[in-house]
Amino acid sequence: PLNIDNIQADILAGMHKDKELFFFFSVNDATTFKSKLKSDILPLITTTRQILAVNTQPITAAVNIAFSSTGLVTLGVDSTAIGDSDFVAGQFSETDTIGDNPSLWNSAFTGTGIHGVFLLASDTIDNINTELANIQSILGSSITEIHRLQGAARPGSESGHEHFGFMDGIAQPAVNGFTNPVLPGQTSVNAGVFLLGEQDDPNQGSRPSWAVDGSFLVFRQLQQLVPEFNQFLTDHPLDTDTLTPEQGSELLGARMVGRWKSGAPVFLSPTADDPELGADRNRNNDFNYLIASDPAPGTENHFNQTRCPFSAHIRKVHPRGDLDPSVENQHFIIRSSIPYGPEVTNAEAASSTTSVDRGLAFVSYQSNIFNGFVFLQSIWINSVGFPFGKVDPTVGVDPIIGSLGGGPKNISGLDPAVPCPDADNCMGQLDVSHDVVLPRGTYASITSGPIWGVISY
Ligand code: N7H
Repeated sequence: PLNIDNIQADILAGMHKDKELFFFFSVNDATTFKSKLKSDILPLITTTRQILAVNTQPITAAVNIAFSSTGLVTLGVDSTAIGDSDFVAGQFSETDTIGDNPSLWNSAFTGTGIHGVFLLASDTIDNINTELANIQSILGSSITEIHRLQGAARPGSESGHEHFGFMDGIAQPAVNGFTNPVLPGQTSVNAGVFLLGEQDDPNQGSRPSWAVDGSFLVFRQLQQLVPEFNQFLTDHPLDTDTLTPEQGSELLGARMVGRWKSGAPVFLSPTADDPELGADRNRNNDFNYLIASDPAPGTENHFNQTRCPFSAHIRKVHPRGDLDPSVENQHFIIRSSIPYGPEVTNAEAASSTTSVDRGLAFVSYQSNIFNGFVFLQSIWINSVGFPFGKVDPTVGVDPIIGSLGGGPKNISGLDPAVPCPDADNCMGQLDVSHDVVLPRGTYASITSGPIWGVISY
């Protein structure tokens, strides 16, 4: 069994609070920092066991911590020994591979000065600020703030939905030895896909002992252009013969994501939202693109995207049954993201133009940065041919987060009335002409087990 006293809370369980602060810092005085880390910060670090039961959760705020490669070097730790080339090379090493333009990044992320990040989660921002003040008073001038991003669940009935309006946090892989019960449609993988040193970690035997049961955290500040996204949907309603323009726009949005706003998968409910299905954890994840019950039960769905476009976001990032499971299962990530920024203002909605920054504070955990985040973003999301081997060889990039460096994105299969009967007929059905999600920064860190002190003494 996994030692859940030695695994930080956010990795497997998630902190699941309405507010979460990401506090990025640099270390000025390694000696003081290490000594305070051991004596006063370590007891604050929230473990998986603590977060799982309400009565053991911290009263003020849950606290997790992660360090960058330059942070480890600053603390006198050999970061190469950890055995992840993307981690050691830093966040710029894969920007070309993932189609990013770092000149658009928030300047906080464009240096090499971020040594670590605190993740503080609670029900209220006041509690978070109290805990942050406590941490800052413990660490004093041994750290300097580089950047902070306050995440918050959206208000009222939008709680749990990201800023485009779609329910998030539905699909996660099940972790053998941890997830119980495993829900219908959930794939079980070994813990080493996420945790260093556990079974199926590609470098299982060679991680330094302090890093065992840690995970690589990929953080991305992703700005979402919500009024522009909504305008795009309004401008391209689908199926205008039978649907109202509003319904046609809603259908387009659902097919771009692969789920309706309630979370109901378009594969199971292709023509209209089904909020009951969206909310039912025993059904909302229970599907596989291989088998279509329609048009003919048991028919392979490799050649048919009337129910779900090949390019839909959730199909690009989790091609259930489109690939051999032995390949698919190597590329699971655990997501622990939270929205940031306020609701769309009336003025923004009226002008269809973003003027206030909002988006997703994206967090993924994986035991190998390339196999996880980098692979998903570059080989699946941004490859116009993926999923490979379909009747349509040019599916297009992911309409939500795919990027071709800001250039036009021809995405086929979004219109169910043009189900792509042959390859010649597929291209250029819809030009999602500008990105609706803009990366504003990225950071890779390692979260160790909470017994972090052992690395420095
Ligand atoms: Fe995605 N969205 O609102 O459109 N994502 N995502 N994501 N995402 C998912 O199933 C979204 C991003 C994954 O197992 C849902 O929990 C937005 C990145 C994965 O079926 C919705 C952004 C990466 C899954 C969104 C964004 C991923 C997933 C459905 C950026 C990886 C699980 C809810 C602003 C590189 C798929 C759910 C599965 C689901 C949205 C980013 C990956 C609604 C807005 C960068 C693996």
